[in-house]
Amino acid sequence: MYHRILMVYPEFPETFWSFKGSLGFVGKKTNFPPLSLLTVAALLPERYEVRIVDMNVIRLRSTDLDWADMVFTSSMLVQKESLERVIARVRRAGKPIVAGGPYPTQCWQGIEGVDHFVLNEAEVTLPAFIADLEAGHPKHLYTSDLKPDLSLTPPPRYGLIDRRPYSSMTLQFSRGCPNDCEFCDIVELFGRKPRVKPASRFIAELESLHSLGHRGGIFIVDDNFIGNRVAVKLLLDQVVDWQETHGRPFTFSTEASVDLARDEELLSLMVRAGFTMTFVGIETPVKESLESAHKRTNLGISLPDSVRKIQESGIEVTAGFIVGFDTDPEDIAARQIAFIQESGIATAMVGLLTALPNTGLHRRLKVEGRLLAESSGDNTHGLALNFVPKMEASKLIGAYAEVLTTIYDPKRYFERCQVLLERLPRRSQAGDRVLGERTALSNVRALLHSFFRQVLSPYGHHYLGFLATTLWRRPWMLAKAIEKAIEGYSLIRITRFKVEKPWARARALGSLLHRSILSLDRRIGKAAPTVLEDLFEESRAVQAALSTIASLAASVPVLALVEASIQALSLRVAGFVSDRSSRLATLAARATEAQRRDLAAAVGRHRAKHFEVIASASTLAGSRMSSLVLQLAALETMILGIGSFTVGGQGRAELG
Ligand code: B12
Ligand code: SF4
Repeated sequence: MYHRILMVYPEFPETFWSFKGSLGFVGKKTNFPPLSLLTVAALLPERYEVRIVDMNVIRLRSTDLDWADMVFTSSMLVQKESLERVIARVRRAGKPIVAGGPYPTQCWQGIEGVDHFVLNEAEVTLPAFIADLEAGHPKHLYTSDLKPDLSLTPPPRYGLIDRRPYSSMTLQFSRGCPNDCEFCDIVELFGRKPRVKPASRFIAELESLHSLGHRGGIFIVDDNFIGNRVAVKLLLDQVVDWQETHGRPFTFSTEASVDLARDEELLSLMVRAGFTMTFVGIETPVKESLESAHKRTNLGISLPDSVRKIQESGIEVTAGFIVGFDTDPEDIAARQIAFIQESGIATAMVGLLTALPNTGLHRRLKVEGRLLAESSGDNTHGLALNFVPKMEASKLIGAYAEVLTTIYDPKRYFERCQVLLERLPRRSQAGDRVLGERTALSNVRALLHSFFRQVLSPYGHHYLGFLATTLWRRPWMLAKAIEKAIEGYSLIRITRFKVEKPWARARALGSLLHRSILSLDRRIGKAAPTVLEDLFEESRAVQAALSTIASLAASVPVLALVEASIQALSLRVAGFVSDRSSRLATLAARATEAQRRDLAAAVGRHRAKHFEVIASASTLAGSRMSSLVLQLAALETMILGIGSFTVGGQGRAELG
C-alpha cells in the first residue's frame, strides 16, 4: 500500500517574478508556498501521511525519497526543466510518480517518465485515482471537464510547511474568469464562470493561518478576484469585520481586472479589508491590440485614469504588459514606456506575447501556420518567440528589450516609485510595511541590507536621491520606499543580466555574421564574374540564407530557428558541393600555382573571420549555443569548400 506520499514542488528558474535577488533582504527564500500541493494534501484521505518538499526553499534529499511510497508533483510550464530532473530522480529511486497541475494538464503527452497523470482539478480526479490505487489497478491518466463547486475544496494544510522562508502566504477565493482574452489559458483551465468559496470557508482559512501564527502578507491567488462582484463584496464585508476584531494582522494582494476602478464601492471595501496591492493586466496602451486580443475589460475606459484611481485609493498597482500583438505599431516600445512611466507602475511585468497551449491564440496561430514551438512558460526576459510575428522578429525582440532596459534603468525606475508614493494616500496600509513584514525590526533590517547593497552600486546616487526625497516629502512612506528599493534591486539586476547583456552580445554576433556574409559575397562575386553562373546563383541563395540567419541571430532567443536554418543551409551547401564535386575538382586541379597561393591566403582570411564569429558565439555560452557553434564550424568548412572551388573556377576562366 502507498501510505507515505512525498509532495515535491519543482524549482522556478530566476525570472522577473521570483524576486530572488531581493527576498534575502527580508530573510526570505521565495514569495509563496505551493498552494496546489497544500490543497491536494488536504484532499487525501487522513490515513495518508504527507510530507512536502518545496525545492524553492529546501533541497530534495535522498532520505526524502527513501521515506516515500509514492511521489506527487505539481508544476506550471515554467518549472518544466526542474520537473524533468525530479522525475529522473524519482525513477532512479524506484518510486512511482504522479503529476498534476497546469503544466501536465495542458501538456501531459509531452512529459515522459510519469506513472500517473492526475489532471485538471484534484477535487474531481484525485478521488478516482485513490479509489483505483487502493483497488490495485491505477490508470495512467485521470482527466475531467467538470468544474467542481469550491465548497468541495478543503482548507489547505498550511501546517505541512515551515512558513518562515516565504514572504507571503496564499489563499484562494475563486477559480475562473468571465473574460476570454485570446492569449490566456485560465478559461481553458478553470472555465468562464467564476466559482467562489463560501465566505465562511474563506474566513475559516484566515483563522487557520492566524492560529498558526502567521501575520503579514496574504496573496489571494484568484485569476480575477473581482470576477464575481456580488460574491466578492459579501466576502469583503466579512473580511473587514474580521480584520477589525483581530487587530488587522494581514495585508492582502491579488490579481484583478483594471475595471475595478469603475466600482467605487468595491474599491473602498478592498481598502478597508487591507488590500495594499493588486496586479492588473493592462497588456498594452494600443487600442487595436486590446481589441484583437479580446481584452474587453480594458476598452471603453481610460487606462491611465483607472490606474491612478486605484493608486489614490491606497492600493499599489503592479501590472502585466505584452509586446508582440499583430497590430502593434512600429513605435510600440515608445508607447509602452511612456504609459508605464506616466502611470507610476513601478513593478511592470513586461512579456513577449506567448502562445500558451490550449489558448485561442495558439489555435489561431496554428491555423495560420505561424506556430514555431511550444512555449517555455516564461514570457519575461526569455527573449524567445514561439510564433512568427507580423513585425520582423529581430525588430520586435529589439522593441521588447528596449522597453525592459528603459523602464528598469535605475533612474526611470526610481522616478516611477516616486510617482507611486505621491499618489498613495497618507493613511495607506500600503505604506507601513516592507514586503508584508510590519515589525520595526524587520524594516530596519531590510533598510540596512538594501543600503549596503545599493548605496555602493553604480546607481547609488539614484537610490539615495529616492530615499532622501521620500524622507523630505513623504516621510510616512519610508517603509514603502524601502520595499520598492529592495524590489528594484532584483528587477534592475535581472534586467541587466538577462536582457541587457545578452541582447548586446546578440547584436554584436548579428553584426559580425552580417559583415562575414558581405565579405563572402564580395569574394564569391570577384571569383566568378563570368563563369559558373550556376555557382554564382547558388552563392546568392547561400547569402540570402545567411542573411536570414544574421537577422535571426540578432536575437539570441530565436536560437532554435537559427539552428534550424543553419542545418537546412548546411544540407543545401553539402548537396551543392557533392553535386558538382567532380567537375569542380577538375577545375581546381587545373589552377595555377599563383592561384593556389591566392586561394590559401583567401581561405586563411576567411577562416580568421569565421573564427571571430565563432568565438563571439561561444561567449554566449549555454548548451544550445555550443551546438550552434558546432554547426557554424561545420558550415564554415563547407563554405571554405565553396571558396576553393570558386577560385578553381576562376582558374579555369583564366586558363580558358
Ligand atoms: C500563484 C501563482 C503564481 C505564483 C507561484 C507561487 C507558488 N509557489 O505557487 C507566482 C506569482 C510566483 C507565479 C508566477 C508565474 N506564473 Co503563475 N500562477 C499563479 C496562480 C495565480 C495561482 C496558482 C495557485 O496557487 N492556485 C491554487 C491551486 C489550489 O490551484 P492549482 O494550482 O491549479 O491546483 C489545482 C489543480 O491544478 C490540481 N493540481 C495541481 N497540482 C497538482 C498535483 C497533483 C499531484 C494533483 C493530483 C493535482 C494537482 O489540483 C489543485 C486543486 O484543484 C495561477 C493561476 C491559477 N488559477 O491557478 C497562475 C499560473 C499557474 N501561473 C502561470 C504562469 C504562466 C506564471 C509565470 C510563468 C508568468 C510569467 N509570465 O512569467 C510566472 C513564473 C514563476 C517564476 N518564478 O518563474 C500560468 C501557468 C500556465 C501553464 N500552463 O503552466 C497560470 C495558470 C496563470 C496563467 N494562465 O497565466 N504564479
Ligand atoms: S482578464 Fe485576466 S484571467 Fe481573465 S481571461 Fe483575461 S488575462 Fe485571463
